[in-house]
Amino acid sequence: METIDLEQHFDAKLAKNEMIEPKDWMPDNYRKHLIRQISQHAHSEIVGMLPEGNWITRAPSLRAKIVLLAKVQDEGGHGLYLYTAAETLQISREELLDQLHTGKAKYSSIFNYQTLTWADIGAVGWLVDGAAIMNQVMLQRTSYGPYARAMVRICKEESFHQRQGYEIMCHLAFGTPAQKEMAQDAMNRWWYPTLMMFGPKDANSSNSANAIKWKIKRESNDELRQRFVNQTVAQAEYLGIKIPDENLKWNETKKGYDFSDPDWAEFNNIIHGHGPCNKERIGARVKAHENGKWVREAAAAFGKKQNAIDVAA
Ligand code: BYC
Repeated sequence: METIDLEQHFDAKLAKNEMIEPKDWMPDNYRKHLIRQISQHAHSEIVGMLPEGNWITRAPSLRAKIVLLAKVQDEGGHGLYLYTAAETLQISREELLDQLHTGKAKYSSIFNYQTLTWADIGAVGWLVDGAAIMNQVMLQRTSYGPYARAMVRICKEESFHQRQGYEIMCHLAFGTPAQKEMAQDAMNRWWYPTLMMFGPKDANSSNSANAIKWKIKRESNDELRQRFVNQTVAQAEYLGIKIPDENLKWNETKKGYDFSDPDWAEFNNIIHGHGPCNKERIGARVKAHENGKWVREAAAAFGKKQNAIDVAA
């Protein structure tokens, strides 16, 4: 087929809401866009293990430890599904990891903040996973088959994560005055970074036009951020925790809350590598990768030996 026919075929599939699969022809920019987004997403999952993993040894009960351990393991699994989906787009795992380790690829801004107290683990689960789900539900219908299928399982697990966080917040918010203060302090520090997770405002989102055209994203950064705020206000009210925004107010006309913007200068600083924990996070990932070299070599040697046995048999 001529390129023009291939392109028409691709457009027709998108118009019919059919998935694009790895062996289908696709425009090179669509492929690159997906590699960027899926790999950024995968990196976010595995970097996201660090601030929470930090608290596994300090969880306040055996139950809390088991639940947090399961959650952090899930994030590792999400990274694996997503790297595998990205690999179907003709890029190797080594190249993807190299992009993370050398700072060429981004990962979610949210994981460059410190988790200072146990209440932060509650706030991360409730707010950060809550925002992640809000963004990821639409990705179950993204136009690229392997990404959409990976997202189905990820979303199921994320909703467990969100409940894990909200349960911690309930314990603290209905606990002693000191515990309630911890919960409020965590909210004060995590609210605006969570709003940043949805990306820049639509007017400044350079990738959104193509993402929407190609049905990679089904909703815009601002639409999802608004829905997240609308949903979270009632949850905070139930906990008796105040959202740190004097401008937060119900707007009957738009049937949603008005709210303040996060500090976009801080956001830009972080996504360009200058946040409070960027160096620490990448340093930890590079070290883990180097420490795992012997495991990768042993697995590759075993695979080679098995192949030789299979060929000989
Ligand atoms: N952090 O044109 P835009 C999770 C970058 S949760 C860092 O709007 P796009 C988890 C963006 O990459 C998080 N960078 O981009 C939860 C672009 O730069 P480049 C992971 C950001 O792609 C709990 C530039 O800013 N979720 O995994 O249309 C525990 C302009 O932005 C951020 C996903 O990745 C940010 N917050 O929209 C463990 C979901 N926002 O690449 C793990 C999939 C924007 O052109 N991703 N940038 O140099 C998406 O839906 C979209 O990529 C985004 C951004 C909404 C994030």
